[in-house]
Amino acid sequence: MSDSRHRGGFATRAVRAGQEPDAVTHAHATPIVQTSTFVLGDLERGERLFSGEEHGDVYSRIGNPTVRALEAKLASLEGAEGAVAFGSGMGAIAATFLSLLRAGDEVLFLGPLYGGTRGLLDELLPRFGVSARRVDDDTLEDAIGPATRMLYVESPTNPTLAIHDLDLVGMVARRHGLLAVADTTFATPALTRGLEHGLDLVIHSATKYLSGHGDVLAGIVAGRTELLEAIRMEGLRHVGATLTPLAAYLVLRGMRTLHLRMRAHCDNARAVAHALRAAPGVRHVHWPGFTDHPRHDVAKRQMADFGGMVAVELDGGRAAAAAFLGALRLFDDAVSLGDVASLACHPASTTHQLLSADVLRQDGVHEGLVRLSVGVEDGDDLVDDVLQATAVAALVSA
Ligand code: 3LM
Repeated sequence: MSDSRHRGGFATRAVRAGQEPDAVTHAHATPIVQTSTFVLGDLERGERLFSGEEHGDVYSRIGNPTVRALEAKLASLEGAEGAVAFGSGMGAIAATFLSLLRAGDEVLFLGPLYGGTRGLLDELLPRFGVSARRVDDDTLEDAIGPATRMLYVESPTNPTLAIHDLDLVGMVARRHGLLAVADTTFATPALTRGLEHGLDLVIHSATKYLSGHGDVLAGIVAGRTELLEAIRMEGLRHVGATLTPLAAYLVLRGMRTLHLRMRAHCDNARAVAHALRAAPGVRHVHWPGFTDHPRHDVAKRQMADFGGMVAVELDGGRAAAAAFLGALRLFDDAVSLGDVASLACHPASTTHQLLSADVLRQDGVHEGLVRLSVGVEDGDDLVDDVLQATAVAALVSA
């Protein structure tokens, strides 16, 4: 790859990194190399490729040129040595845990976490001798024990947009020789680059903002080569949550406009958050851009802007949430996020349904909470829509 495509500002790399005209066909767009296997040539070369003595593709579960282009682009945007792509965000998260942890290890996580990740840590990994414990930012360092191997965090968190101090997590991990891993799906590298804050690995559900158009499932891990090699050769090769070439192409195409989309998502979320805060029947609006958000100062330091997600807690609990969701016209009632089209969901009954009542209470996932993934439609239209929906919801709680 020519150097010029690795250099330059974020927008230049979003458009260019990882994408070269094809050497064989001269195609300008990155080819979708839709093949399961690659011809090895002869027995000797096959053996060298399989032993790693020679680099080259052998089988698309482990590596594929289209997938590699996506990995190169994300690595460039995160300022990482490399990246490994997966068939979903959960595939990336599970592969990271399975590759880097072993029986007896403990993960300390700064809650809250996405329901799927929490399920993996609370229920699946303990069956294989890996334990997980939730800790607070303030007491993180004191909580470290002899078995602690990894610190894990999301920022901003799903769904209530809590912010964790990534510099602190990176510093504590370094001081104790631990791995520091963050899921920065809600921020994307356009807003936060975790490796610059001293983390070892960052993980994304590329299903969300990275692809940006709600038409593909994908995940990706970026960081140091040594860790990524373990993740590729164990978590990817042996578990097989592989990204397909067509899906990789869709993520790659989406990422070319990441910087433009994030700007619009952030601007619209800002307008929606302010409008909701002043609306009747609204108990609380979660958005890290408010100066009275508990970690607004940290968000300002580690985010270029405050993201496209807003969570609104309505007076009137579940009935008000149902009325609000039913009244929205531009926000589609669907889980997932980061789509150019606005989405709204009720986390307590969907994304976070499997969590215990105690965890939901601790995480502030109340029955009246609705999560908004604010899209890139006209901001005024979105504000009008949430205001008319809060008026409907307020009738329920009146
Ligand atoms: C959701 N979230 O609607 P995939 N990390 C974070 C996430 O939010 C998610 C994942 C990882 C949602 C998906 S819920 C049924 C739909 C912060 C996913 C997992 O495996 O690509 O879905 O990523 O909150």
